[in-house]
Amino acid sequence: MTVPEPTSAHAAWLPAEAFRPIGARRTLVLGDGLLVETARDEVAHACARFGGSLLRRADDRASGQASDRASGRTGDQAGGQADLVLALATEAHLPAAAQAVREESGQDERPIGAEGFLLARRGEVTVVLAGGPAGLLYGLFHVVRLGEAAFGGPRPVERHRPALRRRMLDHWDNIDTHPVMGQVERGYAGGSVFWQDGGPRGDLTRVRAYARLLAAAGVNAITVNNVNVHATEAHLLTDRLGDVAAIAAELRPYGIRTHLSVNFAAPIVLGALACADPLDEDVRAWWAAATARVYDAIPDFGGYVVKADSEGQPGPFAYGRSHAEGANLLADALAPFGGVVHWRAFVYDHRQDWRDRSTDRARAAYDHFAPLDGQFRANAILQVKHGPMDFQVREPVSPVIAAMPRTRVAVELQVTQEYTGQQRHVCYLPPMWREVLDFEPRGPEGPAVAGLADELVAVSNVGDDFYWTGHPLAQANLYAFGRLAWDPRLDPAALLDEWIDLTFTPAAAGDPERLRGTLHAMMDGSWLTYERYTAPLGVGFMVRPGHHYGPDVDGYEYTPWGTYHFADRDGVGVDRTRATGTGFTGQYPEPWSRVYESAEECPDELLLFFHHVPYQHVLRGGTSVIQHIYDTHFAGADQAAETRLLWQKLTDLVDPELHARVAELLDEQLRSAEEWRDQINTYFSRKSGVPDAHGRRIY
Ligand code: GCW
Repeated sequence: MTVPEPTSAHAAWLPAEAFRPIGARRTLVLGDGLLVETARDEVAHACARFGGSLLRRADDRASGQASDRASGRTGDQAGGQADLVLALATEAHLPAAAQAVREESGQDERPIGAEGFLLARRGEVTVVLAGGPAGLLYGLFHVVRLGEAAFGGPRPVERHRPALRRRMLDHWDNIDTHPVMGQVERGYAGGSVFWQDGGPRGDLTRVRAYARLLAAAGVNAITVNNVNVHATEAHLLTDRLGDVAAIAAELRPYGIRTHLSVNFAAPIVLGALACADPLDEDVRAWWAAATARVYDAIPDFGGYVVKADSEGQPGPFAYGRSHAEGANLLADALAPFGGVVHWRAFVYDHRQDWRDRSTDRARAAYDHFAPLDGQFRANAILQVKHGPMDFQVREPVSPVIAAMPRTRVAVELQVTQEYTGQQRHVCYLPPMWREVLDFEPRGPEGPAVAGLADELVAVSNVGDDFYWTGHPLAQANLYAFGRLAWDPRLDPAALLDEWIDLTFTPAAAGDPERLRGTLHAMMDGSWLTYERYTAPLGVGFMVRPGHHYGPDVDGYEYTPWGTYHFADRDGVGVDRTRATGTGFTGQYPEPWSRVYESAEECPDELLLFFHHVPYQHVLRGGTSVIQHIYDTHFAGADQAAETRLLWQKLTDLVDPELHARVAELLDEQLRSAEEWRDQINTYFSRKSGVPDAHGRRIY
């Protein structure tokens, strides 16, 4: 296999330079399996560039005579022992250093795990011992990440294995281009990486390169089409299955399994059955047969993703069946082959009457799903958006996550920046994700979300744009998502360093400290900056309806979507208390049900999510709500201006084209931030009649 490095795409966090420390050394790769071969190809490729060599057999002697080379160089450098050993822990013959690591770690009862690996350095040799081929590949990418540091002083045995077994990206990609949504729903990076001109891409090199990037970040599953399954895309399950198989073939060598979004009404749409009732025998037989054909074509197929009874998609409600019955239909079809169904919990009434104050969209997922806990099959995974509404810049954590102890749960994040600047604004999201993962639904005595979730899923931000993500700095979100899914305790700032060091290889640039420092100054706090100049205090949805970019305070106020702020001349916010509101606070266990219920105890940043308060209500931080709105909007727009200036000082340290792309986007971010600031401040100043305490310009 050739290592994919398409010239039509930016190298992102795998530039050739990142492989220099390995490529210039001697690496022994021991083991069999497709992913071990991928690791060999990677090493050989790096060696061809940097002069090192790939060794294929262990000569189990201290001198470790190299027996074979696959480097681009000829000559005599193959002699001597390997500098790096990547081996399956089960290999019969290991070189001495690796053998020593194996013996030492043998004391530890914990299994390494198929995706895990041990890392150590003994003498002059860095050793990766993997629990399986996937672990070996992940170990290789870990060494890439460490760079020269992997070959420094002694290193005690470290155990690495993913915290979450499935680390998945959903693509909201369509084969056809939708007249309003474009090809990728909520995509801000051009067309689809998978589909083009009504079919699969002819050249799938880019798909392979994408898989490589994702494997280096730890992702191991992908859904290749939109959860809103339109007419053409429905056929991926049947007559267009070959297209899916072709993509799966590109993802497989990097350990990524392929999943498909399917239409719940497929038996009607594709099978000409009269219904799609999950309890109907013909329907069940249809799914069983269709699924068997999928596995004929793609033996390691991951499973289905389903958006049912949501925003117009068909579902089990049409037949008076529950969502557990719906999910189990597909789970049963997949079970014989080891597949899983991801069943989305994003079920709510999108045809609500705005006059109706009793219906609360935030309540919907819990109301639908909490009563079903315990009814789902073991291979059905409930996929829950991290917040109760819809990926707003600030939401409380969804109460569904803690309400399903007997159900497998995947927490869904949105890497694509639908509501967080659409990849025109810098918005580094890991600090938000960490808050979600660290949240303890039952307080400090109970587990955090990271411990409750079985899986982490995110909507990808990737398209066919040269930089993959439109905004080059949005690559950091994709990278960090994979890493956090691997280890939810990783620090967002440290992840940013990893990404910077790999992507910009600052060691090679003139002034790595300045580059790093500036990018941290621009990105570390960018989520909070975005929050400041957009919708205040957890209220959400003050965006332009439809495309969701830019401010429109009342844009959704009188629509059927259930997304209201209820601002009037006296106050703003949604009363979700048990005492006087929708009762949503009651979906949380203690202590949060009590904390959120109280306007005094509720965290400031979520106040308007839970409470309707007067503009003069004093926040825990000491300022009034109205003054907070003014202050944060002025401060947020100022920070956007500052970010733009910071970037201007980096012209000498980054590639000119990348610099120009980001500079252009920062101009737009500033324009947009000022528009947000002025519209929000003007709106609330006019509504409330309260002037800004500092007399700043409001229109
Ligand atoms: O955030 C909303 C988006 C829809 C999306 C939906 C969902 C795929 O506006 O475009 O549809 O969520 O998550 O299903």
